[in-house]
Amino acid sequence: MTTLGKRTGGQLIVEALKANGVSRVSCVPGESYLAVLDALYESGIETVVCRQEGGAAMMADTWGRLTGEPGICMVTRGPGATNASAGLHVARQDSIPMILFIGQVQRDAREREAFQEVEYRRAFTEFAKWVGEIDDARRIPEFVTRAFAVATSGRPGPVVLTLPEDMLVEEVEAPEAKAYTPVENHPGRKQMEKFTDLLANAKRPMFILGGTRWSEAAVASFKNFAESLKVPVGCSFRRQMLFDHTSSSYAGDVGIGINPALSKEIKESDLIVLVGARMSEMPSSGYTMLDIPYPSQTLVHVFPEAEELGRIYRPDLAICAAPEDFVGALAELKMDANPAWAERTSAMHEAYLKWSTPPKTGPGNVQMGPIMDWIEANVPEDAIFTNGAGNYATWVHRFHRFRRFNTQAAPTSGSMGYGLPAAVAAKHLFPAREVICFAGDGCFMMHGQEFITAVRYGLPIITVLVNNGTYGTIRMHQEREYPGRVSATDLVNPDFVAYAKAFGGHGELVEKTEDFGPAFERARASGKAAIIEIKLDAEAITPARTLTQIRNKS
Ligand SMILES: Cc1ncc(C[n+]2csc(CCOP(=O)(O)OP(=O)(O)O)c2C)c(N)n1
Repeated sequence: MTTLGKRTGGQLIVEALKANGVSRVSCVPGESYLAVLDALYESGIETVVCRQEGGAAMMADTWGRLTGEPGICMVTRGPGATNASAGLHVARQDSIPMILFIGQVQRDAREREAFQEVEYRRAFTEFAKWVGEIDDARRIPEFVTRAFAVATSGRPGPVVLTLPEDMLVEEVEAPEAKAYTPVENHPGRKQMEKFTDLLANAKRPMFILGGTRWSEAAVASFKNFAESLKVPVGCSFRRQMLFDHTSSSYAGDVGIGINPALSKEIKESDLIVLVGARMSEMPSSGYTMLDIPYPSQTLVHVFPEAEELGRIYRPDLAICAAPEDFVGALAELKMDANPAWAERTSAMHEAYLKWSTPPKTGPGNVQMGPIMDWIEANVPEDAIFTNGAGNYATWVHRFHRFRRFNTQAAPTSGSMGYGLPAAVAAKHLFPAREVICFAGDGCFMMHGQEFITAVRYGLPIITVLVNNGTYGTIRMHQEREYPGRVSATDLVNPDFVAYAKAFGGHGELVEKTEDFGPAFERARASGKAAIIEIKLDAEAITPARTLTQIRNKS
């Protein structure tokens, strides 16, 4: 066994992180893991200090999401951990590799409900792929390297490691940590033969992409495949960046408020190929798109974890492979396009183009349609868009034409407050790229404190804050179910321009559509983290229907 000599538990944690290639962690400090904080001092690992653990965990999620390597977050016990659970849940539902380290009470105080004590193996099992507690500092390299392997293998997800305070100050000799070994999973030859056969015999095939374990090369290679065979491709909810929307094969977003023409085509397909997607509640329009458990279409399901294959939908062909490994095998496929596919695919792309053309009008003085047109014309195609949850997000999802891999960070769990910490994390990773956070007035205030983190680290993100004075999504459902009875959905807001300035950022107010472009240019030129507050009439609740129309069912 090679050891580095006597080390504290805190030092061993940091050495194991370095051995696994970590260069950055997010955290909110706590007295429960001072020994790790001390080991981070002069370690060369950048420590991003956040203002609330939910935001810190969401930043780690974004790093995991945009790199494929686990994002690392450190928080204190009890209240720190429960705050961080918001980000843990996002990573779980989105299959994102992430490791959350939580300080824990000292070993001899456990199970007494000591100060801020939680037994995380009981509390977080449903939130994480694995929850481990490191009892013996000698086993730190084993636990940490395993955490990397678990977080990234099969269906990726978050891992929680808890660190008893007294274990972290113990001085021990432990094995030198080594980097984890990534686990690939490729489709078999027979499976690819069957796949070829099913595709060759399909008259109305449809590909739906989703999930994680994609790469820039895999996305490019899949685009070549789809365009050369002229098959239609949709992207699952909040996974639009997996396929170039300007490609002649792009059929649209399989998400909330799906284009009815696309939904019809999916239902009438004779072959569905899900690549990395789970086709869960949102993309399946509330589990109505494919029959459960036996879809009427022939189903090929490609997913990196065996347990998911056949869990909801019985596939005719189950391929246990990561999307990038499956796409690698597709590149070897020798087959010709069926001429019947081309016409349908091009009609589907035409329908998508029409569906994704923003409306020019709407209630109030500000029109989101022309604002989206401005963004499309003026924002580079590698710009990264982030958002949380709210009706405002529809404008991005439906009208922004995603072109490239890694230009989107958005939670399929519909977690409000995700967009701002995600933008901070994305800008950290890609300082040269424009990062635009879309938020509602409700969504922004859930993690609005992380605006100071953007300012502190000199990260000039641009937040487009769509302020309609209401928790709009819920108001919309409320008007539909309980017309005219507005309960708990209206909001009183701060002056967001003053908020931006008070935090040391740049603020702009948009009260007329034509103010948006110049405001965006000034925000860009400021070189600071910026908030552009758009005052949107609450009536403009969806691109197609007003609140009044929803209330009156007209
Ligand atoms: C953390 C969290 N809390 C509550 C909800 C329920 N929820 C979904 S959308 C929404 C309102 C969002 O309001 P806002 O950000 O102002 O956007 P708008 O819908 O008005 O455009 C709420 C409360 C949620 N998805 N996530």
